[in-house]
Amino acid sequence: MSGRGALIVVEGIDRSGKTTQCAKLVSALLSQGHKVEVMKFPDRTTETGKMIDAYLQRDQTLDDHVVHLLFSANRWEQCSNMLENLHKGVSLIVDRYAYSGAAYTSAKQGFTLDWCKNPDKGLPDPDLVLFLNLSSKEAESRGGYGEEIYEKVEFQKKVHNNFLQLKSKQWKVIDASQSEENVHREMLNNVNSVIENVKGQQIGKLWL
Ligand code: Z5A
Repeated sequence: MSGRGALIVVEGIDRSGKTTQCAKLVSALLSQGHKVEVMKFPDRTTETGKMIDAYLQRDQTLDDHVVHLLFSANRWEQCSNMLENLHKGVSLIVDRYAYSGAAYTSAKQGFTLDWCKNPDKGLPDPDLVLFLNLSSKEAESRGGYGEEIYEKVEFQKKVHNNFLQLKSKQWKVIDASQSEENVHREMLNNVNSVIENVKGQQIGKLWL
């Protein structure tokens, strides 16, 4: 039966393996004959994405509220494109989404999770969120952190706790300390059943 595509989000702290696993998922799904595309947030190619990139690389100082709203705007820029693809039957594998937005900003002083969720309310609601669960210590051991602004163990620990507060019924928590292949197998099993199940379902609105 043809039908809409599934919106699959992959989340986790830095170095949890999101980009590696998104690539593996896409190639496995393509070889199974599915229509699938990968997306990544932030999308650093757009105007908002360029500002975000300059901020993350410490080339530009921005107020934390502004940064948060830029990350959200960067997702809204893709909203109609995402809906169009989903309606055409293309499944989307999305590397970070609004959960990263809320988890990272609310790890900063003076921000509540509730405030941080607001600008993303109404975006397409994921059918499945695969949370790659890894402690900040284990993540750091994967080659250490680079130069970007959030790449510090203490900060990533807070982000990890915030992610766990965002868990909802669409979430599957995957043990990301397993081998790449085992993580992949577990993710693919979950994705395959969701792609089949959502075909006749409407696309929901996030956090509404
Ligand atoms: N951010 C935000 O604040 N608000 C928002 O709304 C959004 C994002 C969307 C940039 O994100 C920053 O923006 C990020 C969050 C913030 N901040 N920080 N810090 P990004 O997605 O562009 O970050 P990235 O640097 O491109 O990706 P990443 O998170 O660091 O990595 P990853 O994609 O999770 O992992 P990976 O690149 O696939 O793998 C990392 C290493 O681990 C690599 O050497 C792999 O070979 C290795 N690896 C992967 N899997 C395994 C397993 N299973 N075992 C052992 N080693 C492994």
